[in-house]
Amino acid sequence: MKKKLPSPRTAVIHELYDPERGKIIDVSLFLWFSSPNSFTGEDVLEIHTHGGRAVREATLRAILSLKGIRLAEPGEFSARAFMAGRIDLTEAEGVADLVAAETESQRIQALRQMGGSLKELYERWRQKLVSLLAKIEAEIDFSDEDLPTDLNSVICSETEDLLSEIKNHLNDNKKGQKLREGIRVVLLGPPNSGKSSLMNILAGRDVAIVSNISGTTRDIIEISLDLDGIPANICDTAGIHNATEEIEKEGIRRSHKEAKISDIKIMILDGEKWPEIPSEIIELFDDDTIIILNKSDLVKNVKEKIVKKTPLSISCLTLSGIPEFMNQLTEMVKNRYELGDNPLITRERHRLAVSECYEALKRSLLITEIELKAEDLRQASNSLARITGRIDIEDVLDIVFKDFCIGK
Ligand SMILES: Nc1nc2c(ncn2[C@@H]2O[C@H](COP(=O)(O)OP(=O)(O)OP(=O)(O)O)[C@@H](O)[C@H]2O)c(=O)[nH]1
Ligand SMILES: [Mg+2]
Repeated sequence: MKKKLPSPRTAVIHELYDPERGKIIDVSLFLWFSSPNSFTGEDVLEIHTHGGRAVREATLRAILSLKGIRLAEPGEFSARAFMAGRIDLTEAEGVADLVAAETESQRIQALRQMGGSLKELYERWRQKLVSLLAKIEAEIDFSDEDLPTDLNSVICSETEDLLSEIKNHLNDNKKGQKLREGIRVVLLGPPNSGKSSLMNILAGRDVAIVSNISGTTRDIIEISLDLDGIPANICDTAGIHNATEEIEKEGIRRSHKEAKISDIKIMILDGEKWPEIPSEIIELFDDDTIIILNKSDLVKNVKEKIVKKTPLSISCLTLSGIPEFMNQLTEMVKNRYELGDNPLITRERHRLAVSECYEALKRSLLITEIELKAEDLRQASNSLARITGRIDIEDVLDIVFKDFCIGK
């Protein structure tokens, strides 16, 4: 680049030159953000090139040939913005989630977190604790004694209010974390019932082998689906029965494991075998299992109930009943996982710290002795400060920034 820097925050188009060869690489868009008015607070020059790989590589080669320049580490921009005090850790996590968001609910959740929804909640709680501690501090002259009864009851009542708010926040069915990671939906059933056939229909391509040989699928096969904005990971599994062959047995063990960790089970039964349902299959049914009777092209529509539910008749061959099945699955997922207005926990890191805060507050309620009560409240406040990155920064930096993509 041979020209001087453009004025800050003004998009300028001009040629991008290779400084070594003096040859033009691209005609690009340049944006200059001068310190402190940038995401990281430092001087930043953004170069928007045309999109092809050759342009990108020639640009990078030219830039990296300059002295003192290197590629950014994963998460480095956000880490620098955090170090400069421009964002807290939850906002940095929101940036990473927004970059990775693949469905509408993931995008909205990430955008809210990036905008400070979790930071504001945890800071509000922390401020409350700081003001309780200040009230105790005022009594510190009587350090070996109990808190005056009046003050103790004020502090207890405020602590109880906070505890109930935190309890609601923790009792979230892990919704925020599941929205971020994708909810797990497992296709289960006896061999040959059509699990892999349904999987291929959901995927819109041949991801799983379909055959009339019983016990075809052994490994878990997984695809991602967007169910009206909610991300779902759908797993095809080995047909469950009393197998003798070692590899098939291992496949079935994996089916059971997947059934345990999944959020929603879809039980696919073979219409031709109806109403014979093996006991090892019935054992897996629960309230939220969707029961499907496949191969309706071969059997009459079955109205009879299984474990108090009318099965949904489908045919993977003619696709009859597939739209109804998709509606039922999407409705179930939306009922359980649709975003509300409250900020949600999106990572195990938050959950652990909020739980620690909750436990410390509960302990504090049982204590009247001034120093000990203050210590519990301080621990509760520190747990919250760890989430936003106010304290113990070194311990959490690696955890927070390791999953970022390069640069962001
Ligand atoms: N007529 C008919 N045949 C079907 C239907 N769905 C699946 N099949 C056939 O049933 C057989 C088994 O289908 P798969 O999808 O491999 O069954 P699976 O449940 O994955 O079987 P395993 O992997 O062995 O547990 C294949 O020959 C399919 O073509 C259907 O709706 N109608
Ligand atoms: Mg299969």
